[in-house]
Amino acid sequence: MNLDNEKRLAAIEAVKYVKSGMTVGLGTGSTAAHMVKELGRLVKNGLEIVGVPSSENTKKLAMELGIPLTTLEKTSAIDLYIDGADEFDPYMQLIKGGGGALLREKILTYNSDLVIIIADSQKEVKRLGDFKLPVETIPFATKKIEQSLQKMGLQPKLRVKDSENFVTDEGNFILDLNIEHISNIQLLETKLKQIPGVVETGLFLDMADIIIIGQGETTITLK
Ligand code: ABF
Repeated sequence: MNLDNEKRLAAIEAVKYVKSGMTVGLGTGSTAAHMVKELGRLVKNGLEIVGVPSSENTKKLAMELGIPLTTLEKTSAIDLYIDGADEFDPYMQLIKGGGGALLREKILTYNSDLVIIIADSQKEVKRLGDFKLPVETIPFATKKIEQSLQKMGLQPKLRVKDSENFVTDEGNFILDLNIEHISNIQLLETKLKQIPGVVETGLFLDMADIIIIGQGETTITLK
């Protein structure tokens, strides 16, 4: 099983939804990178789109590929948002944020007319939680939030990178939570968002319109 090829196939299938004249939200991660590269190829062949990147990494890649870009503030509507995910369940609920871009990703997802998630076959789970849930927190409050989440039995771990605290594009920290024992993820999302200093969670609930899964040499589309 070649997971990178599955990512590529899913990305190419998703790009078929992109039409000239569209404003397209560009996701983050290795699966989304395949999508951006395919869009770059089509832009070179005359496809006229404007991209709204969900992270500095994606912005850099899109610029290198010559994709015209704009920002959320400057655009009236995002026609289509295409992005990866860390996990999805049979109800099309997602965990995202393994790449640390969940806040801007969720903002673009919320503000897009159509949301397509692209994934390799390993991202499909019966129940969310194998992947640790990322939660973005402001540095001022992170230590106290960590203590609160510890008391909730969520085993928070402050994300580090190169032995420094990982810092998001918005200058925040990320706590990764163990939610394996949680049965009501909607209630968890509500509880987490009520904690002062929690900016956003990686639970993307009822936000995906389509999920395209790479499966071997083909793709499967969930709607
Ligand atoms: C991004 O895609 C993140 O939300 C998620 O963590 C990541 C998945 O990474 P990859 O596509 O590299 O598996 O949107």
